Amino acid sequence: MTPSFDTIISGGTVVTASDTFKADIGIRGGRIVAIADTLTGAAEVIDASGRLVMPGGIDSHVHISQPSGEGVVMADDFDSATRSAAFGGNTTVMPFCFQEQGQSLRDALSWYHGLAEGQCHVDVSFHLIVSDPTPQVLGQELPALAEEGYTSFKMFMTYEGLKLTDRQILETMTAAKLSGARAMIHAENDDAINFLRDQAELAGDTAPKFHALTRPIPVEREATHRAISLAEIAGVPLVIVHVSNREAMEEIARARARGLKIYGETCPQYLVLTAEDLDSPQGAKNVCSPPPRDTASQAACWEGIEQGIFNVYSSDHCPFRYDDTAGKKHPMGEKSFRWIPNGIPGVETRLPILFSEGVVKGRISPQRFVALTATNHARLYGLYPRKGTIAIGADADIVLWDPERQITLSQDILHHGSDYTPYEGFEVTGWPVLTMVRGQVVVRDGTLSTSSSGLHIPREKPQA
Ligand code: DUC
Ligand code: ZN
Ligand code: ZN
Repeated sequence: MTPSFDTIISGGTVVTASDTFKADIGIRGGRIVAIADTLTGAAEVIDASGRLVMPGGIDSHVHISQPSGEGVVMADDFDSATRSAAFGGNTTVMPFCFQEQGQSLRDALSWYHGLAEGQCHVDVSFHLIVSDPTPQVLGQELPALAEEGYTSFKMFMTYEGLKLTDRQILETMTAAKLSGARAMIHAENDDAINFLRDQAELAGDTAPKFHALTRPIPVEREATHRAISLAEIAGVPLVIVHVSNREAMEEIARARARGLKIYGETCPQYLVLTAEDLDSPQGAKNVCSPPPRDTASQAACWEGIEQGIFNVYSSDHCPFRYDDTAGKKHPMGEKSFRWIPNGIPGVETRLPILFSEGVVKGRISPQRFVALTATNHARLYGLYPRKGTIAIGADADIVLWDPERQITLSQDILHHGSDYTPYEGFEVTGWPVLTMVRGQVVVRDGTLSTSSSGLHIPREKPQA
């Protein structure tokens, strides 16, 4: 007799963004087709007793193979980044497709697709980065690409070659509104950073710790306020990515209280690192933007996680090698922190850090963990209900989680292309033991399947 299912996940505790319950899950053709007390009749039965069975992580903020300045090379390609993602319990990642000046979005996309094709171990879905918002890009390309499933893009308020003027931001936000795409923004005041950086360099303050000191909280707070005001003027919802502190959070909360659709994202580095982590001989390892702050800001971000200021928790995985002149030891970085590539690896450690510090320490429920790591990403970016939940008809994107396994985070056990982790020695409780993408086991007990085949997933236009 033909079995009813390709796979049954049996005897686990299923966690969704709303419920926790004991059930078996039946999978056929890559989708969840049954959820019941007991199921039988499968080619393979996976024993999930003692495990949490959750939607695989969706990391909606990762950078892979992104050009990052002269002589700088990102540490991950699509093979290594998605391998690392899979080991970390993720089933979908959303990397950025960066538009160079003068480049069309389509050309940028075809370059990234060329790099990703056949290399991915989990599913991927690209955001765009709009750096050159010409009338052709805003009037023709963005609307056409939104119809084809590229339904989100990021704008930058800082960085040469990426930053947009306020006028350009308004025009780009208007294009988001007309095309139904989701707008995201990196909110830091570029002039203020340049002013403080020039002053620091004049004073000879060039060590990595001055990266954090020249991007203080008001730099982020002011830009967050301005970005929200521009979104209000354009009449468009907006995601404020990588929020690091209370003052930026308060801008989001105030805007929401006025009825604006403003969403917030935070990341592991703002929960467990501080600016002091940049104040050491190897401080370059932790240079990222916005920078990690202090313990008061960590506590504020935890409040934001608990109280719903943050809709999503992403890694902002942006990996460079440390011991490498194409990475954190870029020769110019010796002269000034200005030249140290901005970004840290984190796609593989994102889920364990939040589970351990959040769920195990009693700050959030397992359901909220699922919402923050999977479901809300799917909702925000047009992947729901195909992804981000455990429900009949959804893709069988599932992580089996051992809630008791104790692990010391260390470079030795990770699978990214970087040669370090910012979380070396950090102890976590809770670990992914099996990752399944569309019904196919990609990682089981620390071993990667040889036949993983991640796909690019076009997305729906997101609902507000
Ligand atoms: N912004 C990001 O989103 N990632 C890395 C660096 C940055 O500034
Ligand atoms: Zn950014
Ligand atoms: Zn980023």
